Amino acid sequence: MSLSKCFGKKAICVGVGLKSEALSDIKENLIELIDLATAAGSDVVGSVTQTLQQWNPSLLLGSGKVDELSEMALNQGANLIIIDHQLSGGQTRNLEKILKVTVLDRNQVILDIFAQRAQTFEGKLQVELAQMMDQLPRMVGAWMESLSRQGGGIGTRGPGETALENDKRRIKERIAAIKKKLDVVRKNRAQNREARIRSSVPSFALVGYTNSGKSSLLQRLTGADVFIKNQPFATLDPTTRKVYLKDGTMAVVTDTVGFIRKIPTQLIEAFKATLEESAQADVLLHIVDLSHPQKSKHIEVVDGIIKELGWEKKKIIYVFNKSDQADPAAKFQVKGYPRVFISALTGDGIEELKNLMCQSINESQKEYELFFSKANEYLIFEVAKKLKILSQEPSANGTLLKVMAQASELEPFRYLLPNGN
Ligand SMILES: Nc1nc2c(ncn2[C@@H]2O[C@H](COP(=O)(O)OP(=O)(O)OP(=O)(O)O)[C@@H](O)[C@H]2O)c(=O)[nH]1
Ligand SMILES: [Mg+2]
Repeated sequence: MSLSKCFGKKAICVGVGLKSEALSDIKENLIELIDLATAAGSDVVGSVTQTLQQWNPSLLLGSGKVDELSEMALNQGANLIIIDHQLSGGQTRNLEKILKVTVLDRNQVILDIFAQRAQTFEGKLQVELAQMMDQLPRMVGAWMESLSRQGGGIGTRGPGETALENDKRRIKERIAAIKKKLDVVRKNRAQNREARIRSSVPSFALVGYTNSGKSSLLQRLTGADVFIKNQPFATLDPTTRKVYLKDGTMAVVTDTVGFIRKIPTQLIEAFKATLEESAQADVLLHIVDLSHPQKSKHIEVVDGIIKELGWEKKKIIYVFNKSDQADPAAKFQVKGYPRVFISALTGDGIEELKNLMCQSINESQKEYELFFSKANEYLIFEVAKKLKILSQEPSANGTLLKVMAQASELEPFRYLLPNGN
């Protein structure tokens, strides 16, 4: 905890945007920033907003607003100021010089929460990687700035430059070392998944805005004992559990880290190993907090990240959660199909969700392996007429075929699955 830049601090949060943005959005973003700061362990003692014609290159904010903040920090005894927009290294240093307190941006607060929460070896490595990747461009900025202050240009070496270059090199080496370790984690996970694909267990991934109730739903569906809390980023590490659907159909459900608007790109990059677990799922359950005033914005943000991750071709079920505390009219204000309205808290709508999950299993295509003994090889021709063949591997005992199929299409050939299920 001692390494946290937010924990135990008295903070002022600053919402900021351009005149072209809606004021209501800037205010909603500020509310979210206050939640983030609180989740990082800060005591938020004040907040302000500013709308700008254009960004101020040296301070981001207007200089009048910075003076106002300086006075406010003094009056409130604040020792941390958090800005709801990415700051360059130079802007941070300039602001800190005037304000005389630590200045952080939104990304740094999110990374701070992640650093405090990371429990597992993998989680800690991923957070460290994200922090290093966040730090690197800030350092480059500092170096460029020191050059221009000395009136130097390309090819001029200023004092401090060598030290900075050494620091940069050390960070780059550390980044490479962490990536290597994470690769090992990734390979182990891939092996576990292979085993699951071979046994043809359908898989679902819970995705959605942070705090929408993903872990609560995992608990409701599977009885898993998981960490649930009314705050952003309660979950960092993925959890996969079995669920029994209709007629004893078994599936697995994976809960993972939540998304947020303006998610730091370094976090997505660093959490690739974690997200791969969801990337392999047959169907995504997109959980939305139906009671949230920003629900439509949340759907948009999550859909955007799904696209960025290349998952948009997957089958997606929209699960509108917290129906117990939502305005009845909220149901008519949301987009997204197929859909179901549930309450992970009361259990309302869970049966309907399970039915939709069953239906989606039957509709979604999956990769299966079929084994044909020498005596059965003549059947390959029959299979080829009905299913898409991905590969064919002949061996001494027979032929292994990889096919793409819906579960129902596979039914007549089920006895050819290597473990007979
Ligand atoms: N009223 C109500 N509250 C709910 C419901 N589902 C979840 N919650 C509450 O919403 C908060 C967040 O729930 P989580 O399950 O931790 O949400 P999450 O999506 O896993 O959040 P992160 O892991 O932080 O991204 C908790 O306080 C839950 O008790 C619901 O159906 N109704
Ligand atoms: Mg969670």
